[in-house]
Amino acid sequence: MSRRFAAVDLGASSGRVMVADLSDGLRLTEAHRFPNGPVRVAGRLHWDILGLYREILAGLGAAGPVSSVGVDAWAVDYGLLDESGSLLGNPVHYRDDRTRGVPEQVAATVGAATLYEVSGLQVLPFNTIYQLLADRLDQAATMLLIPDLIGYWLTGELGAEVTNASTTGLLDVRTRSWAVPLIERLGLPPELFPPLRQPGEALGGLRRDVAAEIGWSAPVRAVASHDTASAVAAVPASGPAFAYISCGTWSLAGVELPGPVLTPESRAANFTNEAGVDGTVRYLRNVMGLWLLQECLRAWPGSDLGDLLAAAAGERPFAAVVDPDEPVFLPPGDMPARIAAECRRTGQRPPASPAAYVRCVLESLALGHRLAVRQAMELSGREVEVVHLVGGGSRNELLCQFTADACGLPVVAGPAEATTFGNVLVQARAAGLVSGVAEMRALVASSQPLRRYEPAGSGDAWAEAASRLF
Ligand code: LFR
Repeated sequence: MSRRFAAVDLGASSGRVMVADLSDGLRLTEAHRFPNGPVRVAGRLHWDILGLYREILAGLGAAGPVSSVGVDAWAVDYGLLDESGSLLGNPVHYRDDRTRGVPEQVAATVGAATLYEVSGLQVLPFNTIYQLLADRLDQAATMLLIPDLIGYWLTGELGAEVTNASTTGLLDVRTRSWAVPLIERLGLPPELFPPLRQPGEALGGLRRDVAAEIGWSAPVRAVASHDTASAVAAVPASGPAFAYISCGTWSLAGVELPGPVLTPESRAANFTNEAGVDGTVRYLRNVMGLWLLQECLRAWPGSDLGDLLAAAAGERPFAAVVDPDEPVFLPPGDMPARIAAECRRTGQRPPASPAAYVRCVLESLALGHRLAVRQAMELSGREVEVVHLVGGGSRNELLCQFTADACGLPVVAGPAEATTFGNVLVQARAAGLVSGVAEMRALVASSQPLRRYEPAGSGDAWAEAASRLF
């Protein structure tokens, strides 16, 4: 058996097909990278799902034969199939505003406390539960989350991988099965939801036509198909006393627990209990993440991120900070203008230059990290000695140092490719090459460069800035 595994990862700005080789340590190569921008059609934001599928096939062709293939993507979004298994329309992107008002309606009919009691999920306007209620389901026979949809096209097998299913708002957090009474109460058809599968389970072999097109065949395996669940599985921690921040377009900040926290305080803090591998709970909250910076850069064509970060380091500290989780920042659009408006609304002078905006974004994000990490510790009772910051944000030295300073804890940064490592290592475990999550993490820690940031200063300035926001 070969020790090569392919990971398909659909991220916010790009999709990739990566190959990991475990014959000598853990080596990752990129077989193919392609853009994954949303497409606005008649005012609605969509996935370009067929274009992505074509690129995935091209990527698998370029990857060459592997032992197995796993697919992950961001959470909550889905495609609907009709009775014959054909896709009904283009999946809608979660940053579309079609769910406006729906969370409030659901809270009014079912009750916010009941919802949390059942699913343990934070309320985000784009959760699948709200999207489905805003959708047209009359022709729909099956709902497939995006990695499950790709898996279906590759193999012909229907199913719902559990870590991603846990982000729908329709999975029972205690039993980890579909919450049928809640589904029925909402008037959704329970048949829409296919059987659940666990990370590591084989879906089946590639369809014959797919194998013919890419030139080889292999089984497709369910991985922790929620990208954040894969990233958390690959956090290079050595014991339980850690918090993590999976930092990319979003910052997912929290702790790993053996069971859910469903207290009223946890609900009030909007903490989520999403499913991790091996029955663990990813107890975390979404912080708006590098989206704030990415959207600023989109508004400044021709700007250079390296130059901006260097200049931001010299800007005056805490000149202006915003709550990164203001809902106004969620949709795509002119981010500097929205940050400026938020500064004015809160009685601060807006940043005067791109470098000052970058400083404001990074300090605001670090304050968001501080709040989420502290609340995760308090609400769960978990002791934390170190914060592991993984994902693309681990390359941002200023953000890592700010996060260490703001949290008053050491930050270990890396790997940037945590999601891909989690994806391939779950496959390697299923193939018997790795024993369990502890060994997966040890392998990442020993094979990848990590950087440690010690907290500097007393933290008073961060505490003062936090008190301005939260
Ligand atoms: C990160 C992520 C988050 C989820 C958000 C939307 O990529 O998967 O975990 O809340 O995207 O799906």
